[in-house]
Amino acid sequence: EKWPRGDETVWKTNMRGVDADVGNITKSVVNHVQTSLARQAYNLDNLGAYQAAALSVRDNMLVNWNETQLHYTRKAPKRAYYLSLEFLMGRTLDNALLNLDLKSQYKDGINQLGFSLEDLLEEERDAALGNGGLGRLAACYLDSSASQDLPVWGYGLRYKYGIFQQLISPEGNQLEAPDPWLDNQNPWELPRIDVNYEVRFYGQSERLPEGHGRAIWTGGQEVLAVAYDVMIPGCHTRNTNNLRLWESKPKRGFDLNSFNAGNYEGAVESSNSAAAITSVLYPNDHTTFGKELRLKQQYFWTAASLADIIRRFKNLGKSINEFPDYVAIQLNDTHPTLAIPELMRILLDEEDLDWNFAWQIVTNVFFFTNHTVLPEALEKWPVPLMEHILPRHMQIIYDINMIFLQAVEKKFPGDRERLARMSLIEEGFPKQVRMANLACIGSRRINGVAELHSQLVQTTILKDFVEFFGVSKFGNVTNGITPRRWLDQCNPELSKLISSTLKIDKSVWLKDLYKLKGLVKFAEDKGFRAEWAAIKQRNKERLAHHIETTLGFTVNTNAMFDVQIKRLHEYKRQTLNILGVVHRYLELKAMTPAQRKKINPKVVFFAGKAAPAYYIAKLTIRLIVNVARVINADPETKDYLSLYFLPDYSVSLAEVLIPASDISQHISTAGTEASGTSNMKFCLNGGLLVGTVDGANIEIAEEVGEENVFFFGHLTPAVEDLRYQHVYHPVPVDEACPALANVLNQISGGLFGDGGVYEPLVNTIRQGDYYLVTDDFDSYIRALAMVDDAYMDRDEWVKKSINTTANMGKFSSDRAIMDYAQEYWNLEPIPVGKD
Ligand code: CGF
Repeated sequence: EKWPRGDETVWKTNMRGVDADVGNITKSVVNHVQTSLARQAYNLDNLGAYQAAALSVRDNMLVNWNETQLHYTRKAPKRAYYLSLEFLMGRTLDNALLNLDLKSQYKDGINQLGFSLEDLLEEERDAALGNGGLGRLAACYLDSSASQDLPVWGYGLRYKYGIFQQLISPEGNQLEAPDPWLDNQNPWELPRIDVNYEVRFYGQSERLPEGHGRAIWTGGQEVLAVAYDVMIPGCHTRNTNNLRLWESKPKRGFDLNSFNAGNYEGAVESSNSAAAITSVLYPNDHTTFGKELRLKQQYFWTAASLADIIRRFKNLGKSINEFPDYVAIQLNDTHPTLAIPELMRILLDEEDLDWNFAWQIVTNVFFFTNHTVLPEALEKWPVPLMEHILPRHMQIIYDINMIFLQAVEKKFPGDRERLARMSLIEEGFPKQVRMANLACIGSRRINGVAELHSQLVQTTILKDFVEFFGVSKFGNVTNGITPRRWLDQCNPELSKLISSTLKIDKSVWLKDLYKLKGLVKFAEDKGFRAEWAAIKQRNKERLAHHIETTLGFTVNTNAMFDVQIKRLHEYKRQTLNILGVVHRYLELKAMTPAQRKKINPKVVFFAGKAAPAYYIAKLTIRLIVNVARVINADPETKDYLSLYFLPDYSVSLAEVLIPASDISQHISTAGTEASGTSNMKFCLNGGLLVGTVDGANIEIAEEVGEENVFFFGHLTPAVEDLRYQHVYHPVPVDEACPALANVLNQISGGLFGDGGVYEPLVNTIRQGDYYLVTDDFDSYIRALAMVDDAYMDRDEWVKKSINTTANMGKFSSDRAIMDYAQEYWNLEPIPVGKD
C-alpha cells in the first residue's frame, strides 16, 4: 500500500496514539478548554470541565476508532449490522474511561486542575434514545461486540429529543417535559456531513411492462439522511466500533420560488417536515401504530442504513450475489422490517436482478429478533397509509405475499384459514400489513429472547410459520447485559472485591463472566461475607444520599431495600406490588407496638415512566405517590415501612439503584415478559429476586438455584384458562382473595385520598382482571413473607447474595452476542493490532 500523499514520515511521526500519561492528559484537557471551548481557566465551571475532559477522552477513543475502521476495511471480513430504532446508551464518559483503562489517570489529571472526576461525571446528560429493555439491550450488545472484537455496527436515529422527562405533579400525576439532550452539545458524536443519502417518500411507482417485478418510483418528497457517528470502545481492546445515527434534513434549505413570492411560511414548510422525521423518539414501549411520522422514521432509517451498507459492500469490488457472505443484518424487533422490501427494491429496480435471485439474497441477509408475544404489540400498518407513503414497497409486499401464499397453498392445499393467518395482509377496514409475518418470511433465522419466550413464539404467534418452514429456522438467544456498565462501573467496590478475592484482574473476569463461579467457595468465609455485606450497605447509603440531595427525603438505610424499576405496564404488575404494600401497611396498623418491633423494616422503591397516553399506567403512578404520602407520614408505622416513587427513571438512576437493592421485583403475569434484563442486573449485583415463573427469571433460577430466588404465582399454561373464566364471570375478589378485597376497599374508601380517582384502576381487577392480580395475590404475599423470614437470618441472606452473583456468568451480553455471531451471522472476531 502506498502512502497517498506528502511525506510519509511527517505524517507518521505526527500521528498520536492513546495517551495514558497524566501530564499529557492535563495538557489535552487544558487545550480543549482553551481552544475547542474558548473558555478561561478562571471561570471554568463543572460543565465546561466535563466537556473538555470528554473531548480529551474522545481524542483517545478516536485513535482506536480510526485504526479499527482501517483494520476492518483492510481485512474485509463479514460484518454484522444491528438495526435498532432505540439505543438507550446512558452516559458515556465513565464507561469510556473504564473500557480504555484510563480512569485513574484522568482522575489524577482532573484533580490537578482543581476539579473532581466524580463531579464531572454528574454533568453528563443521559443519551436516552430508547424506552426501556429493547433499547438498553441494543446498547449492551454494542458494548459486547466491541469488547469481543466483532465487526458490528449499530444503525439508529439521532432523535433531537429522547424519552421525555418525567415530572410528578403535587397530586401525583405524571407530567411529561421534553428531553433536549443535545442542548449542551454532544461531545461523543462526530457529524459526518459528507456521508449522506437521499430518501424518497410518496410519489408514484409504475411497474415496467417486461420488468419481472421491476418498477420505477418517482416524484414525492426527498429528504436527506446525514450520518452522525458515535464511537463504541471495547473493554481493554483497541477495537472501537461505530454506532451510526441518522439525522433528517431538507434536501434544499427552502423553496426559493415561494420565498421570492413572499410566501415565507410556505418556503420553509417542506424543510420543516423533513427535519421533523428525526425530531422525537416515540415514547411508547409496545405500541405506536398507524402514525405517519413513525412509519416515515422507520423507512428513513432503514433506507439510509441499507444504502450505506451497500455502498460499503460495493467498495469491496465483489459481485452482488456475494452480499450475504459479507453482510448480516439483525432486525431488532419488527421496527426495521421495511429493510426487507427496501433491499428487494434496490436489487430489482436498481441492480436489475430477477425476482428469485433477489429474494434469495434478501432471505440470506436478514435475521429477526422478536421481543414480545403480547398481541397488542405486534406491529401492523394500514395498507392505505403504506401505499401513500411508500407506493413501491407496497407493490413489493403484495408480490412477496402472492408468491409466498402460493407456496403455502402448495404445502397445505385448501387450508384457507391458514392462508388468511399467514398472509402479509390482514383483511379488515382498513387492510393492514403484518410486519411480524413479513420479518419472518424475509429473514434467514428468527429468535426470541429467553427460552420460555422463544417457545411461546414458536407455539403461538409464529406457529404456522414453524409448520411451514420447519423448526430449524427458529431459535433462542437469551438476552444478556454488559458486566462493564452493570457491575464494574455501577458497583466499583464490589468489582474490586471480586478481583482481589478471585485474584484475577478485572479485565479478565469482566470478559469471561463465568469466572465469577470462583466466588462460591467464599460464601462460607465469614470475613468475605462481612466485606460483601458492608459494600451492599455502602451502596444503600449512596442511594439514600442521592435521594436526600435530589428529593430531600431521608431514607432508612437499616431497612431492607425492595426495588421495582421498569416501564409502567399492566402486564408488569406494578399494581400487584403497590397493593401488596398497602396490605403490609394495613397489617402493621393492626399490630401492637410490641408486635411491630419484631417486623423487618422495609423501604420500597418504584421508578419508571408510563407512556403518555396510557391512562391506567399513569393512574398506578398516582396511586403509588399517594400511598407513599400517607404511609411515610404515619408515625406508628413509618419506621417499619416506607415507600418512594423516584421520578424520571433513567440509566443513570438505575446505576445507583441496582447496587443498593436487597430484593427486586419481576412479577409479570406468567408468559407476558419476554425476558426482562433488569432482573439480571440486580442479581449480578447480589440483589435477590422475587418473581413469577416468567421470561429470564426462569433461567436465572436455573443458574443460581431455586433456593436463592423467591418464585410465586400461576404458571404460563394456567394463564389462558384463568383469563377465560374471568371473561365469563365477574371476578369474585371478595371470595377468591379476601386480603386483596380489603385492600381494594380501603383504596376505594379514600384511605389514600379521593377513592373515586382510583376506581378505573381498581375496576381493571374487579372486572376482567386480565393480568390475574386476584389469582396471584395470596401467593405473592406468601413469597414476600418468605423474603422477610430469609432476611432475618442475615448470614444466610449474604450467602444467597454471594451465590447469586457467582452464578450469573450466563447473563453476560458477551455470551449472547457470541451466540448471534456464531449461530446466526457467521462472524469472526477481528482484533485490532494482534496480527
Ligand atoms: O424487550 C422488551 C422490552 N419491554 O423492551 N420488549 N419489547 N418490545 C420486553 O418486554 C422485555 O421482556 C425484554 O427483556 C426486552 C429486550 O428483549
